[in-house]
Amino acid sequence: MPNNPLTASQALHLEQTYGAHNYHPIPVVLERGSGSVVWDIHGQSYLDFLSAYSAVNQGHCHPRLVKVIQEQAAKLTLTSRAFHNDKLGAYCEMMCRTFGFDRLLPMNTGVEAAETSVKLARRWAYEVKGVPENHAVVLFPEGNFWGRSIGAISASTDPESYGGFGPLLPGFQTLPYNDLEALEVALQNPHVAAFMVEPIQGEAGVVVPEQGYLRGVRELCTRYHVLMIADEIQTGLGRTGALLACDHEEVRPDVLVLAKALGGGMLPVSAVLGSDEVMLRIRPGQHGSTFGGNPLACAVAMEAVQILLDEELADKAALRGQQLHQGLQELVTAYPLLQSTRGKGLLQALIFGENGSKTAWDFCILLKDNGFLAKPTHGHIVRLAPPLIISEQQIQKALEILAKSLEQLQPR
Ligand code: IF1
Repeated sequence: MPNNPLTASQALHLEQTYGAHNYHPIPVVLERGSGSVVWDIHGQSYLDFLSAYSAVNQGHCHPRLVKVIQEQAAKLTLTSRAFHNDKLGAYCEMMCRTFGFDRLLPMNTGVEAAETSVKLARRWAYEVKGVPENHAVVLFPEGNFWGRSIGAISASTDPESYGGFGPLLPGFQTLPYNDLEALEVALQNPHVAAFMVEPIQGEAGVVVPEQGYLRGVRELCTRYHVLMIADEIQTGLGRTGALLACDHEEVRPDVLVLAKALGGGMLPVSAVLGSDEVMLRIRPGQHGSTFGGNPLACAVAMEAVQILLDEELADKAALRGQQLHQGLQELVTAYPLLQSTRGKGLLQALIFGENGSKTAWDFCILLKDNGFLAKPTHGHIVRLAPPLIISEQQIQKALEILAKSLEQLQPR
């Protein structure tokens, strides 16, 4: 490691020279974070309105999480599942009691947990529903995003995700999101094992379905004996103003997939939760992961969830989300550049006109210059998702920066 700190340009140069170019980041080099604020290498502060894509719901470097990870890291970090450890059982119990399921299968990243839920659904289809072997179909809405693996991109309808990575996996079928008729048509196929759905589609651009959609999905999956898999990797853990986004419609999925903020922004932790009927379909030696269920991840995840509960972060997200949404609506009214705003809780977005990709990027550059970090998704949509611990004053400041940046972009 260099003994003198890097300059921003040196850091960027090294990344450009020695790193793969699989991202196009906003040009800022971050060095420190606390709560809703991050600082760059020059000491400039920014309101973080991306939260690492909803993985930092508890805020950057939450003191309770720093304490837990330091203590556990000095004690025992990884045993593999070849042996038991003293944290996994307690973690599974806490999660099952908190979210109302029988069992938990621990993984690391979101895509691993989502893949695990597909494997469980296929195994359930063959052993419980009686679907002929190798004929199970899993349904996904158009616009779905559950990661970058071959499995995940095989379900994708976005050429940026799947293009040039074929051949893709069979047994996946897509249908329009927020369309219960289309779902019921697809469910006529007796080989359908499951329907995996995000309660709000994050990567697709914070697409919020009509009120009642999730309840309709629940009822159809029950009627046609199909597993409802809720991908709450981005919407879960308080983000939309409820512990789970499914809670807004009092819907309980058959399988719940969690990740991102489950690790408190400290390290990758993901989980699949379900009933005994589903979760016991995988027997010893049939699935796993080197780091899945490691004591460090379990200790951090228990504290990450406990913080959400103790600090009532779902309720705070609902309150601050109303404040943010109200302010965003006023901006849409004031600035013709903006087409609309949408979202729930602290998962919101500003939508520029369809051909507004360059504008959205330029807007995010101006935001950065004004001390605010966000990034466009799908070109013309700017996702706004601060840590759930953000204060009323910080939301007010954020709205002032958004207005100032819009004024700089195109004066009224
Ligand atoms: C990237 C997106 C967000 C997710 C949902 C599963 C996963 C994700 C609903 C997989 C991950 C991340 C991946 C990251 C950027 C980010 C993202 F724009 F790509 F889609 F948040 F919207 N289900 N989303 O959102 O979890 O394996 O990454 O832990 O790949 O660029 P993971």
